Amino acid sequence: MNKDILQSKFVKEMKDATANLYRLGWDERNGGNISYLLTMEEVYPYLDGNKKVRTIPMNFNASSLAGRYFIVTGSGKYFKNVTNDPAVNLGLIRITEDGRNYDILWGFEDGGVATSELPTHLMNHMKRLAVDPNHRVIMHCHATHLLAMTFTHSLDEKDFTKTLWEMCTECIVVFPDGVSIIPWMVPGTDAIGEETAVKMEHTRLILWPHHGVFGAGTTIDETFGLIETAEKAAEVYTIVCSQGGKKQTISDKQLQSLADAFKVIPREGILELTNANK
Ligand code: 2HA
Ligand code: ZN
Repeated sequence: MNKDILQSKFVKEMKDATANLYRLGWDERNGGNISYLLTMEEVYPYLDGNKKVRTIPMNFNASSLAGRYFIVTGSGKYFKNVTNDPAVNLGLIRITEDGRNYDILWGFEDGGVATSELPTHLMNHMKRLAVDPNHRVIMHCHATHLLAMTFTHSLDEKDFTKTLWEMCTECIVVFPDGVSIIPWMVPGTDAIGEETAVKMEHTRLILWPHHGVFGAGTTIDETFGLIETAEKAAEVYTIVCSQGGKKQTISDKQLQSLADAFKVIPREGILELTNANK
């Protein structure tokens, strides 16, 4: 007898994350998507052997993820509905051996399929796993203040990162690699996935201008926390601007001393440390 998948840690984590993202206003309507890499040991107790519900073709090659399991949000599904109906709004999928399809093993019970951003998610998983064997989560949302900042702030990655680092003392510690930014592109395409994945090699936070943000991490909590921290900094920036702008800030020297104290290495080329202020 299988255990009830609705009681699994991973379904509960997906319910909590989607509910929180909705509550914070970052995933209106069908906005946002999450994919969470699971091990065979995690999913096995909840599945009926090798039974698959449906097989869905993909138009790109994910063969380096063949046999891997993910729980993912559904295409066109609303985060606000996940808690009450996880079996319709979430799906447990496994990438087929040829990397060209995925099997649905549980969920998407109304005939649904995985998020429209699956190419970006899988390409990002491939890239993060190549640099971090503990990587597990890709999360996309329309974080309000970060999105707004892509209209009012320079889209130079280094300038953007520096502004966020300055807005809360914790930021440089939470995302020392800063944020990366791709050009505006049509979502849901392989092309935007490829562009995002290039950036994912060096940064775990990628902005899609005038759209939203992608985060990567080793757990749901950590990935959520990463996006939450950057979004908080963007909110503070918004308030600072509305109050008339900065009169003082955290200096580059102070940012470097934070990095030293917390033993992180800030992305190169952002802090200007002349011999005088080193
Ligand atoms: O799933 O957010 O980027 C809806 C989106 C697409
Ligand atoms: Zn989106």
